Amino acid sequence: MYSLNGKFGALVTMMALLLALLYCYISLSFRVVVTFEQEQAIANGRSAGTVRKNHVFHLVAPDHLMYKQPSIVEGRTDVVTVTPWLAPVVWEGTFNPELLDSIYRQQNISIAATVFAVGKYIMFLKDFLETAEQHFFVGFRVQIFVFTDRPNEVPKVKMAADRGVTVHAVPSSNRWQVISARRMELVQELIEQKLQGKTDYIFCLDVDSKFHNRWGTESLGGLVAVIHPGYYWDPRSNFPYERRAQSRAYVAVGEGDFYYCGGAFGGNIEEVRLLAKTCRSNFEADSADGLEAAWQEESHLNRYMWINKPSKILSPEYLWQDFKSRNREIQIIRFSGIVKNYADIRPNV
Ligand code: UD2
Repeated sequence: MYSLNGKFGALVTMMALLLALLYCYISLSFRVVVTFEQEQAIANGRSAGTVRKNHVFHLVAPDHLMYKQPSIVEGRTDVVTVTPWLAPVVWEGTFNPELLDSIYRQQNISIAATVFAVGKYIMFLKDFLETAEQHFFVGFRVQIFVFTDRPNEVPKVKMAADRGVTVHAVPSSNRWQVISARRMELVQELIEQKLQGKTDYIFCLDVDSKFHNRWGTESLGGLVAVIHPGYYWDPRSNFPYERRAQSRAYVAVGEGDFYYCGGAFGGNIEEVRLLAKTCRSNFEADSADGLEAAWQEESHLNRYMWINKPSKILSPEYLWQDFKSRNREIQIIRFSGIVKNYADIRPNV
């Protein structure tokens, strides 16, 4: 009896070992190992032919969910809803919020948002946080990371269970350009030190803005860009890309798809980590050469997204500007930059 048990135990151990070996073999053979240099080269468009990421999009809807019948022949005709590389462009009327929410609720996703309120920009934080609580991924797990040099002035905002604010103290700067551009470095560090493996998606947003309507699961994707409200009727030659060929943010005349906002972008944690890391290192390399791109990190982001096409594009509903009158194709404003007097709030002109 004793020796039979012993043999059985040894057999089970052997089988477990064999299964573990098989698992390692399968998972290793599906993994693409990419070094830092390779990763940067791919992101900068200097290396072709390597498969970088392998996203799984498996959308499971609850059974018996009732919703309006979708159509492929009726819908918005006043706007373009797909890019030439077949990424959806999200406009009001192109998605069903209840359907999307019910798909993502089953996945129990968590979303992070970053917002910087350095120096006098702290004055915008209360409205930002209060309106985020009303409109940003309502009903989902959300953590907002506030980066500020004035942690004691962060307003207390009542938030639902599973939602919260985490404050990170950061140094100030006497140049607004540095405050704005350093966001990429701090976003990269936040992801690598706190979020990787714990949070699913992240959005990086300007603080001098308010939410006015839903911003939710329709915005989720791998790499998510927002079309800048100031340029989407313009020819690409008018886009304020960095035009000096010496800069790592350079986009040549005749190139570029859209002009994207620096004030709102996001996506899955891994994609945003690579974007932030690449823009940060290109910004720093430019600085070492005595260069600062025309629109700081926004220029680097635009260069990045010219090469690394966003998998989802959010229409200017997702970052309007209060001083602009609403164009007819804008049926709803979800998030909008408030009117500010730069001379009063920036540390330098
Ligand atoms: C545009 C972009 C912004 C950034 C900038 C170029 C939009 C709507 N905005 O806005 O994201 O790309 O061009 O650098 O696309 N900040 C502080 N304290 C300061 C200065 C800035 O906290 O003293 C933070 C704050 O979160 C602010 C953000 O940096 O929202 C961008 O600065 P901005 O709003 O002054 O830049 P702006 O309006 O030129």
